[in-house]
Amino acid sequence: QRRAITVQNLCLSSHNDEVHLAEEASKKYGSPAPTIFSKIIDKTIPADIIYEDNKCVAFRDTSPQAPVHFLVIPRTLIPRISDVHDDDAPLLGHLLVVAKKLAKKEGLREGYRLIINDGKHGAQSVYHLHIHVLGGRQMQWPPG
Ligand code: TR5
Repeated sequence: QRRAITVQNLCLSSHNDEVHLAEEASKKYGSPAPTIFSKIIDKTIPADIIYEDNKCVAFRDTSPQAPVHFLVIPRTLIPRISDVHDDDAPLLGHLLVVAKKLAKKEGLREGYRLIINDGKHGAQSVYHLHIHVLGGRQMQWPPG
């Protein structure tokens, strides 16, 4: 039982860290400084890139929350989903189609989850729009 409590505390603390990170990141929203994802796109910092084309890049999350966890991001800087315009619809559609193709390539035959976090309440920690693709285990509902 002690071990269970410890593991639960670890989970709680990691969730709180995520929320704290998101809170800090929200203060920098609107800053012209490039995000870590811009640096992944221009390859000034390394990432495990699994796909790229002229509109988007997909790479594995460094803090995976499932056996398969990767991110699909547009090359164009759109900080968050609440910033998109009507004419971004084809790009957003492309990101979803790429996410679906990569999920299939990653062998996620039993299903998977797509997530877009927005802003502080959505626990967004990097202000470059990204779709999380998580799979390889049973997901629970509702999310925290
Ligand atoms: O919380 P949101 O939805 O903004 O998700 C941001 C995601 O980016 C988190 O799941 C992080 O684990 C992930 N992340 C953060 C960094 C990073 C990354 N994934 C791949 N490579 C990364 N590098 C090189 N640096 C990060 N700071």
